[in-house]
Order: sequence, then C-alpha cells, then structure tokens
Amino acid sequence: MEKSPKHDLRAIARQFQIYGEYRSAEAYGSGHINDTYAVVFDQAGAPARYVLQRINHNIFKNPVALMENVQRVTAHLAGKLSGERDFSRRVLTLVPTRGGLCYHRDEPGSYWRVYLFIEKARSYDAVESPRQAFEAAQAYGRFQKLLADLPAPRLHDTIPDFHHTPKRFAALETAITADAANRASLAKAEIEFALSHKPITGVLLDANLPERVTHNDTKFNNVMLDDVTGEGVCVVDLDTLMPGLALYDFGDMVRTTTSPAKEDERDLSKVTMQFAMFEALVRGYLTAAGDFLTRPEKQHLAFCGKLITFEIGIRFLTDFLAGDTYFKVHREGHNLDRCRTQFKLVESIEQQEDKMNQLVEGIQ
Ligand code: ADP
Ligand code: GN1
Ligand code: MG
Repeated sequence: MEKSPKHDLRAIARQFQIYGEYRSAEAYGSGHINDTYAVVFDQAGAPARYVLQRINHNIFKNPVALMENVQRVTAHLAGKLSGERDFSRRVLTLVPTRGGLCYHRDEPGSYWRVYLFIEKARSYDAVESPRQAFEAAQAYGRFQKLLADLPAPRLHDTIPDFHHTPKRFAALETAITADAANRASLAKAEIEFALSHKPITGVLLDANLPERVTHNDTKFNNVMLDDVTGEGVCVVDLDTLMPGLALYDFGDMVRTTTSPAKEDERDLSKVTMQFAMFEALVRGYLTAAGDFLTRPEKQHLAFCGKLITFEIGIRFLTDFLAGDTYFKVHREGHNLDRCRTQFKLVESIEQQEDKMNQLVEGIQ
C-alpha cells in the first residue's frame, strides 16, 4: 500500500541496497520537518522493516553536507559502541544506495536516505514516568559524551544560528511588523508575553560556555526507549547535529519531557513543569555527562529549560504570524496552539525556577 501520492516509494526504496520483495510503505512518526516512512520488504518469507526519509530541502539547504555529518557521526558512534551488547540497535545505521552513496537524489530533486529499523523500541510524544525521563536524558548525555572526541573537521552547520535565541527573537519582531498573514490581532497576548521576555534571550551566549558537538533537537520523541527494559536505546533524528552548546540539548529535554501534555495540547491546564520529571532528567543527564560538563554549564541547567522552551515558543509564534511556512501544520491555528503550550511551560518553570536551581546545586 502506497501512502504517498506524491512519490513512488517503491522505486525510491529500490535505489538502496535492500534485498527482497518490496511490500509496503506507510507514513511514520510525528516529526514537523521531514517525511518519514516505515518500509517493509519480504526477505525469504520474513518481513524486514526500514526507515525511508525525504530530507526537507527547503529547510536544510545543503542535504549533501547534512548527510556528510550524519555519516561521520554514525560511523564514529558505531566504532565506539562496537562490542557492546546489542550494539546495532544503539546507533542509526545508514543503508547505502546501489551506487554506494548514503543518499539518493530523485528526478525532481528530493534527497532520500534509508536507515535500518530499530525494532522492539519506540519513541513517545509525551512522557509517562520519571523513569522514562531519566532514560532519555541519560541516552542524550551518553550521546554527547561519545561525540566529544569526534575527529576534526568541525561538523557543517546544517542550519546556521539554529539556537541563536536573539536572532530568533529578531525574526519574531520582523514577523510582527510585517504581519504577512494578518494574524497579529489573534495573538496579542502571546506577542506581549514574548516581548516581555527579551532580556533572557542573550544569557547563554553571554555565559562563555564551551562549544561541543550537540544534537540540537533532543525532543522526547527523538530517543527510542526499549520495549522490554525501558532503556534509552538509540538517539535518532540527526539532521541538526552540529557544533552547539550542551545546554541547547538539555533545554530541549526540559521543554519536551517535563510536561505530561503534548506540544499542541489545547487544554493549557494540562501543561505544567513536573518537578519529579525535572529531577529525573537532571539525574539521568548528569549520570552520563556529569564528568565533562563545566560548572557554569551545570549552573544553567534550569535556566536553559526556560530559554529553549521560550525559543521554540517564539519560533511557533513567528511561523503562525508568517502564515505557517516552516512547521507542518494539521489544523487551523496549530502553530499558535503550540506557541501557547510553550509559553505556559515557561511560566510554570519560572514559578519553580528557584527550587529547580536548588535541586541542581544539591546534586552536583
Ligand atoms: P522527523 O525529522 O520528521 O522528526 P525522525 O527522524 O525523528 O523524523 O523520525 C520520526 C520518528 O520515526 C521518530 O520519532 C522515531 O519514532 C521513528 N524512527 C526514526 N528513525 C527510526 C529507526 N531507524 N528505527 C525505528 N524508528 C525510527
Ligand atoms: C522540529 O523535526 P522535528 O519535529 O524533530 C524542529 C525543532 C523544533 C521541533 C518542535 C529542523 O523538530 O527545532 O524544536 O520541531 N526541527 C527543525 O517540535 O527546525
Ligand atoms: Mg524527530
């Protein structure tokens, strides 16, 4: 069954070194950027699954450089993890094309890649327990640690200034002034909230923190948890891997893993920073990353949660004002709904920030 009228998924999958009979391809996951499909092949009577993805070329301007990053990083991780129990599920494995490349460019110019499917594990759009938060944070911390000695050269910046919050804020100001979709009047309270938070935007950049190799999109649904053990088994979605601050990653964990609500929840009473989840994140992350993080990094663990939540909130608001040109939307006002959950979470963090800082201070 083909679920994409736009693309001949069978023909595209055949470009890769996958053996057996093509059976099906279904849209998969809930990402906002790329198109992801679970593809099934029949290999001597047994089904074998693969993940086929179309890279969003509008957003990632240089897919070849992006794939060079992914190839280098997955090879480095595989080298470090080889020998560990179950190692092939702990790192994404690219399937090469029949011509030996790590991506396929089709006739209309789309870029495609295939990964082996990580079986018996799944990602979640909303956290369910502190144990899950601990496992996710430990997996992301381990990921940063394994990449700390990635040999030169520096990775490509797949999206320059991706987490440069002051530039994101400037883009919001431009979108407010332009009001291209004539929607500013629908978002008065959110615009006011955003403008009142301008002073926090430059704090991390001014804190003199070390540049590291970071994931930059550490959403809770970008880590696969093992179905049986619950362990954070594999970090996925490597498109935004590039030089960054460790706290961009921890901040996005706080954003996506402390509230029980989904990112687009409309009932804002459900959106809250649950302290037990934050504690589990800090403990899980420091278990893996505690020995390489500097003191100033550790001191900003609560702050970065607030900042990154605010940053993604203003990105959703900017996109709402611009007419939904960046994030995939599935209903009217979707980006505004997403912005509202983020700002509600910022408020919830602000109410608990002192306590969060005390917790971090006590754990160090
Ligand atoms: P997007 O950029 O659209 O978020 P992802 O790379 O995160 O795309 O993939 C979407 C979802 O597909 C992930 O949240 C994860 O659940 C699942 N996924 C991604 N890669 C794999 C894989 N190799 N094996 C199994 N599931 C995967
Ligand atoms: C996008 O691809 P996905 O859904 O994991 C976005 C992130 C945002 C996130 C918000 C390249 O991530 O930066 O934090 O949506 N990715 C890109 O949910 O912009
Ligand atoms: Mg994703």
